[in-house]
Amino acid sequence: MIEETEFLAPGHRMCAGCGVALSARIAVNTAGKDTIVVSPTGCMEVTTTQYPETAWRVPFLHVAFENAASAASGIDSALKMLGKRENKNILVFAGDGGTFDIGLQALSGMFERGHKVTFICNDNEAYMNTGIQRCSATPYGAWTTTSPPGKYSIGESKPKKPIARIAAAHCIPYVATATIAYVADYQKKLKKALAVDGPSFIHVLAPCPSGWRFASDELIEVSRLAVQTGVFVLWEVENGEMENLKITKKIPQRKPVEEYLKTQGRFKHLFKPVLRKDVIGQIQAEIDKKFERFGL
Ligand SMILES: Cc1ncc(C[n+]2csc(CCOP(=O)(O)OP(=O)(O)O)c2C)c(N)n1
Ligand SMILES: [Mg+2]
Repeated sequence: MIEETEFLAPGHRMCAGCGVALSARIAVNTAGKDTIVVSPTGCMEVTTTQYPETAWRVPFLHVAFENAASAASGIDSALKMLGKRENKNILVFAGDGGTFDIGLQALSGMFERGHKVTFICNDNEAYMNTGIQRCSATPYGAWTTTSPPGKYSIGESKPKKPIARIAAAHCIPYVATATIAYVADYQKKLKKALAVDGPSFIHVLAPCPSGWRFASDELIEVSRLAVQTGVFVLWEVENGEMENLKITKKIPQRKPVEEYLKTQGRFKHLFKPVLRKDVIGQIQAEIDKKFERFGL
């Protein structure tokens, strides 16, 4: 189902079992050779473009942490002016820090101006490149180096920002969520995103073995459990109509969230030395509430 050519060449320096690497590989191989990749600073950029080498077999533009959407907008405009816009994909691969936090203003502007760019947020739920610092994508209760659990802390104290719903509120032509355990679903969404005449946004949950503290061969299982427990819901919104939000993967038998939390060392303080039923219960209650809101 994907092209045989690898547009993200092997030999890059991403960790074994990196969700961001797999997400980028699926996306760029699905988009094909006529693709321009734009990436703000983050794990992806430092591991694939160490001068004088590059792992990219398509054009790759590295920009500052905050302005990937602005740079991608510029590419869209420039290609239009040159009469070369047709049959080219502009793909942004940005981390959660570069999307939820520091890149949000540029992203909102790109949506508002209507640029034909597909913005993929590879969400590993922290600033991983600089040493696992918390950000607005970090889930409630998670350990990071700047949300350490202890006597007065259960880890991250704030809920995760609903970035895909924020994108959808801009009424752009296509918004979806995806994750690497459901490849066909991700590819289908990417193809839809690339086909629309305007901005599109895909929020990809991309687990990080180093920062989430799980073994590298557990990547797919962790990603799948996020969906099966309802931590991460797979949906899409077409034509800017939030009321037509469609769940693309229904979970008739939702697993308890504990099963997901247990797979990751970043939540181990919720199980030992004492079982924090109160915190786990709160996380479960938030998921139940979300499913009620989705009418599931
Ligand atoms: C303006 C600015 N502030 C801070 C930094 C330092 N910095 C570089 S990458 C990064 C974190 C990137 O996190 P994210 O976007 O989530 O990508 P990840 O590395 O997790 O894939 C930070 C804080 C920077 N390069 N520029
Ligand atoms: Mg990150």
